[in-house]
Amino acid sequence: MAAQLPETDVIIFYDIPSVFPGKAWSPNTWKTRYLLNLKGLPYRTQWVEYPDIVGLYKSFGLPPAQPGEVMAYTLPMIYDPRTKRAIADSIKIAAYLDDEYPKTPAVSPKELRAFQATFDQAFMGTLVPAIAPLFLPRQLPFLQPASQPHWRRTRELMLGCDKLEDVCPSEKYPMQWAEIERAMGVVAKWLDSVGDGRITYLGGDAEAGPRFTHSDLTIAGFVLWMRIVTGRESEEWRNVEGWHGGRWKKLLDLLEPYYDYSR
Ligand SMILES: N[C@@H](CCC(=O)N[C@@H](CS)C(=O)NCC(=O)O)C(=O)O
Repeated sequence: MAAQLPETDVIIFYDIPSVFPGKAWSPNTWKTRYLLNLKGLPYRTQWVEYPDIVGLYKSFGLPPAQPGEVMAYTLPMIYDPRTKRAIADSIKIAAYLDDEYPKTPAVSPKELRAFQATFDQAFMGTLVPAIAPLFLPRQLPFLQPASQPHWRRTRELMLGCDKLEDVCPSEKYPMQWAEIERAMGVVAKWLDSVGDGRITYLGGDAEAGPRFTHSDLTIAGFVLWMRIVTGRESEEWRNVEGWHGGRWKKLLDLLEPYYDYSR
């Protein structure tokens, strides 16, 4: 797939489409979508199906985002026509945009970068084993047909199962939700260790508003995914809203001004 170079200074944001309204759904790409909205940078989305991600990397001469056969080539990615650079991986994109656009709100100041890399690993290690069995199968029918075989093959490998649909039948939902709640409780404790009721890592105040870091956007991406898959009006989502003093709903509420998927 040939990379499309734009004539103007509009950043191209590569995202994976779904059949949900507005198409955007991925917890990983939402980190960058939130960020572009937060920074107020001009961008437009280019939708890429899973089987086409590898070709996109090759068209820019980018190495795989991570080693291994599964999930080596991942989105989000951006192409910045001003610097003629393509950057993949949300944590690198956050650092790049902070460095290149210093007048926009920073989410990855240099003194936080090592912490954020550590957080990413701790967060994924805590949440993924809990969320994957329930949400990977449920995402499948909401992907476009072009991406479904890739999702099935890679996620069945990831979960070590013969058939994605057999991993978590509905009678197991309550048990798996309890696992997710427990995992998010671990994350809540990290934030609660400050003892001032903060919703984001750097807190914020009434005057300046909340301060967001890449870590907050990472948590928000996954909470948002739960809301998108279950549905805003669902009983499942209502339950999540009540977890841990309502902090996950509060986080999405703080980010509501940046919940824009129109571009
Ligand atoms: N740490 C990475 C994770 C990116 C990631 O896992 N992206 C998924 C989208 S949800 C992907 O592109 N997977 C490629 C595949 O499944 O082949 C980031 O935040 O950029």
